[in-house]
Amino acid sequence: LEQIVADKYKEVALKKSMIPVEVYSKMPLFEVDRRSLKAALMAADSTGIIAEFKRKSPSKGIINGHADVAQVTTAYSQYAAGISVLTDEPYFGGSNDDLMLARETVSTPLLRKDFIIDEYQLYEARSIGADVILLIAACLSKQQVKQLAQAAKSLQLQVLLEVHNEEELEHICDEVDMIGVNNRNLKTFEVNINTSLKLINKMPGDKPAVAESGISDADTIATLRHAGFRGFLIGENFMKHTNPAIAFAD
Ligand code: IGP
Repeated sequence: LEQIVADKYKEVALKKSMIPVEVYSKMPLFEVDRRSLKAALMAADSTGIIAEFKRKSPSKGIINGHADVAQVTTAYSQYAAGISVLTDEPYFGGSNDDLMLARETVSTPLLRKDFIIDEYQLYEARSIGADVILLIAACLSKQQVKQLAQAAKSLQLQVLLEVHNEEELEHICDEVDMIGVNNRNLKTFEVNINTSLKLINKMPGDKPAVAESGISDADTIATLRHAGFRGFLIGENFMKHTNPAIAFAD
């Protein structure tokens, strides 16, 4: 995680040197109507599934390098409450183009999955058509979470704050819409569903809880739902199939 985040600071600094934030922030926004992932998760008949488009990852290597965004997101959109698209290139093989193509293809709420450390990336998220951004408590101070979440709200972007232990719950602020528990420890890559089950009772009841990573069967979803989770973020289990669209429909 440290390496990814260090590289992300460099990436953003380079982008800012090409187009300064004062200029970038005044560029036309992609479109006005944002979709609410929070409302989609709260809907009584929601599957709660947030299906992820992920080509590769530092923990798994290549999962599906050539998957077709339009095909996969079309399939996802039939059942999913939301779709997550990785936009980090160096470590996850994603791109802003992947998210833009997803936006052109589906009207499902879209989460921009990246390592957000600067307001610049919020303008970017907005301009490529994202509805929701991820903030990872493990790589941000409490103050950074507050500032980025406030800025996101002013751009009508919803905020999913990701935590993986009790201390990180301290980072929650009013501007956060949803709280995700990552079952994968981003430092060791170890996955354990109990991470979610242990934290749910300590989380504020007014923000939908999302269990993230390592979910691969319906029983696990049932257990998590019973414990109080409303969202289930699933990537690899769909993406590992040659045709993730078919895997998802199953
Ligand atoms: C999906 P999985 O095990 O179903 O592929 O996990 C998602 O939770 C995972 O990709 C993820 C992630 C992140 C990726 C969770 N938090 C932060 C990058 C950055």
